[in-house]
Amino acid sequence: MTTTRTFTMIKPDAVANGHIGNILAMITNAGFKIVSLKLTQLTVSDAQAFYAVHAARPFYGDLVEFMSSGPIVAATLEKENAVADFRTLIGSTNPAEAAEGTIRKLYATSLSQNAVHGSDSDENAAIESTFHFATREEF
Ligand code: IDP
Repeated sequence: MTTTRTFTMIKPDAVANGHIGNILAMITNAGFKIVSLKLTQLTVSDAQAFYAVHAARPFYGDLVEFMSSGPIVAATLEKENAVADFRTLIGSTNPAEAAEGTIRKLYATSLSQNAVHGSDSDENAAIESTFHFATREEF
């Protein structure tokens, strides 16, 4: 049995709307172990760097502005098949297309303000976790 890790953020919309507790409960109830966790806020340059892969996309400016607009919760999660299982738990990028019972279906506000981030590969999970957490913050 191989456990793997993924990285998530509870985005500013879901934090502002009071959903931290419910989202963390859904994550742990789905079998994920929290190995790093903090409430923090991205600077504009943090958000630009984190989403650099989207720099050429038309929504990049709005995404950076939104993601640096207020506090977020950053967390690294451990589970068998963590990346894929977490993407299933959060649902489609657009909450209008997200399956019933997914985090985005329940808590997202819109396509851009969609409540949570989830890494899309094991490699990016490691990069994103290191972006947010020092070694002493990883358990
Ligand atoms: P993901 O978060 O489901 O992996 P990505 O395509 O990696 O989706 O996009 C990153 C984030 O950028 C999304 O979660 C969403 O907040 C935002 N985003 C993606 N596509 C659009 C769009 O077409 N308009 C506005 N914002 C978007």
